[in-house]
Amino acid sequence: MSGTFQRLQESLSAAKEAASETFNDVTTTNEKILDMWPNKVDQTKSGNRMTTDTGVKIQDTDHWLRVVSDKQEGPALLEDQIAREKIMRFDHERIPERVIHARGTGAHGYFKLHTPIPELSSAGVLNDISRTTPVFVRFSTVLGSRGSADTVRDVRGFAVKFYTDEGNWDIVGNNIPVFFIQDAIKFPDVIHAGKPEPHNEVPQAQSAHNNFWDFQYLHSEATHMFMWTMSDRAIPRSYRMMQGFGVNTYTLINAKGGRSFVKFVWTPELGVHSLVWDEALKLAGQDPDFHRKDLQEAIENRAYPKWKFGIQVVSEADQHKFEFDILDATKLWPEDLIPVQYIGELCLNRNVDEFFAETEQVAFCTSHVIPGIGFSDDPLLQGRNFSYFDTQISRLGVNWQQLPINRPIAACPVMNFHRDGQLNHRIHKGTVNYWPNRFENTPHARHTGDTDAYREFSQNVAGIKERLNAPKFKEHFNQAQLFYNSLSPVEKIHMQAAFAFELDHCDDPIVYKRVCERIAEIDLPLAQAVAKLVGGEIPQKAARQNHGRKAPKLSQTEFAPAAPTIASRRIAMIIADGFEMPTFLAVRTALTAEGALTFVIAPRRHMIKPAGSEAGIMADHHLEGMRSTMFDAVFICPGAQSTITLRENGRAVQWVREAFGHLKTIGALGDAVAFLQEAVMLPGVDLAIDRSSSEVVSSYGVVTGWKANVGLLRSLKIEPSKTA
Ligand code: HDD
Repeated sequence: MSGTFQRLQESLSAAKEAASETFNDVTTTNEKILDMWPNKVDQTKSGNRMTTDTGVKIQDTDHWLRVVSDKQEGPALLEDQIAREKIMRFDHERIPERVIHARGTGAHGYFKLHTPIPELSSAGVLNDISRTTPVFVRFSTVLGSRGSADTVRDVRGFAVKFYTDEGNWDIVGNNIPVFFIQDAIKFPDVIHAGKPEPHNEVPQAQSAHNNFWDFQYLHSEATHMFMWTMSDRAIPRSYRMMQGFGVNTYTLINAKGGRSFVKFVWTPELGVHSLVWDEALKLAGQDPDFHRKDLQEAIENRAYPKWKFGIQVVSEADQHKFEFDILDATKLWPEDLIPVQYIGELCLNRNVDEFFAETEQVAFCTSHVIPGIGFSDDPLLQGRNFSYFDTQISRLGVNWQQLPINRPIAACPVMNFHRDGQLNHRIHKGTVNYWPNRFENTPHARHTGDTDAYREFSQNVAGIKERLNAPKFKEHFNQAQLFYNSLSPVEKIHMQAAFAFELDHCDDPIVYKRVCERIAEIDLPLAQAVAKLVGGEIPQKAARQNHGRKAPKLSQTEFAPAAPTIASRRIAMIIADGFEMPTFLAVRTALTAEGALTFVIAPRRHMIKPAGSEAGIMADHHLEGMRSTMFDAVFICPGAQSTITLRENGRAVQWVREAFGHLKTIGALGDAVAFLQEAVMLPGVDLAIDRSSSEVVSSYGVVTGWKANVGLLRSLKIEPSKTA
């Protein structure tokens, strides 16, 4: 008895210790992290002892128990329960990967409200500005398997789980505000068409194939969405630099029971940025984990990514006032018609401790809402509400909500009569497991008087039961055109190249010909340019008139950060033996002071000696190992001898040339300018520098000067969007 009591005391003090545990050097008050603490296993406190799953200490885990004679191996014995347990556990390590969005990464953080909305919703998380609500966010790609590359052209998932004091609330969104289909019953079709083809399981994580585009043509409702997936939004620079959208129409319900329609938006503080396609393709091979590492690296370096949380609200009275149906997920709500009100902030500030237990086992459901938030009759959302709950059972088992990452925080303990099933971890005390029962002190589901219980909106429903959608769902092209018209000229060129790439990978002429015809319904010159490259008839006339309208905030160039920053950007500093140490140090100090992450790249990963000194700088990587694709900007350090070495190094030349081709900011000083000039072969641009001046010149994103000065460093700031 006293031993048990002592153990209880120990676990209590461990929990208290957890409360002051430092995570990323920040003392955590995150209630979700504290909630999960008792489940954490600190391997450093194992006392160097390994045990079986039943807690028995193991003496040898490297040799299977066997019969041995002096010189000869003998048969292995099945009686070795230590070996059997180890192998058996390994055999069962895998669970089914998510049927879509299998590839992803996640992080913990918090949500903070700054503008309460009591007139719209009674949800505590949307009213109490003193709260800091813990969140877990998982970003993902849609089509690829769990081991596929991060930088493929695809929609990105943006799923947020709020652990509120009233229970868990999930916004399971994407980085694109619309969807391919209007009705959830089409979901298996659109996903089958996009996933690898059934006969050969090719291609992996790509929409560039016959079946995907066949489906897109045959479903004109998908046109708006495929315009987005062919835009730069589908190749983000980072998860930290993309918007998130709840996509579906939800409802907000206030304390009086009044209802409004709502869409949720996340807008990143760092602005919206993309890779260029060639860079994305190369990164997929050179660093398939590029996005996952980027997020982890930023959090480790305390460059915590932040998003503004916005709502777009339509009153009940205005539901039918728009030319589109506000319940149609293939339509967005243009901001000039329905402005976004930003009311809070999301911040990610803690990496997971174990990927599987947290990121892989986290389970989101659109049906997870809390009092004050409800659904709408959006037919896609209604189907999603069924699908997510269902899929978690096959992925994680019926008790998936008990898993540490999925259970609600202590402020809202789970109390009900759901029981049993595989891997139930809860031990209920009491003699009854049904409701109603003869006891007063068991969980009650009261029907009246509860103001904090979940209450559905009392909706008046009338109609005829039919397999049909409302009339406005039939219009499919207006917003596809609105989106295209709203893009910048550079974004339009990128889209043209994206279509040309994708359709070139379709070898069935009927597929690429039809898609070109479809594009002609949106924009004739775009269709002509694509058809000229991919083959088939070149459309001669627009299938329908362009309405010429544009909407704000559809082009990502409109999301420049309020304060441009190089914080958390990766900057390669190229040096070779004989480099100028004072310049190197001055530039590195200035970049680091602004929060950039600098990496020294040299012909070899050894000590690189500066001019006139033996004490050198250790290179972080060599030019073959890390390519320019993995950095945001490049600085080439001056030095007479180092410049000669770099000029003669083909990889160095290609490195800088490629960085220039990918529109990266490149800086060079002193004699390194000559190397840069040769490498980028910029016709007509004179990078010649005035040696008497400390000014820098900047053209085409290339910044050069004779001496290091503040102007150069400022110029190195990354532009909001690549525009060349
Ligand atoms: Fe979905 C996963 C986003 C339509 C069925 N979906 C999933 C994830 C995201 C989205 C971000 C990954 C969650 C995670 O990180 O674990 N899905 C969307 C959006 C949609 C959408 C923004 C359109 C508005 N989804 C959609 C429909 C259905 C599904 C119409 C089914 C009828 N989605 C699923 C799923 C997944 C899923 C099969 C796979 C893994 C999971 O749920 O947990 O149930």
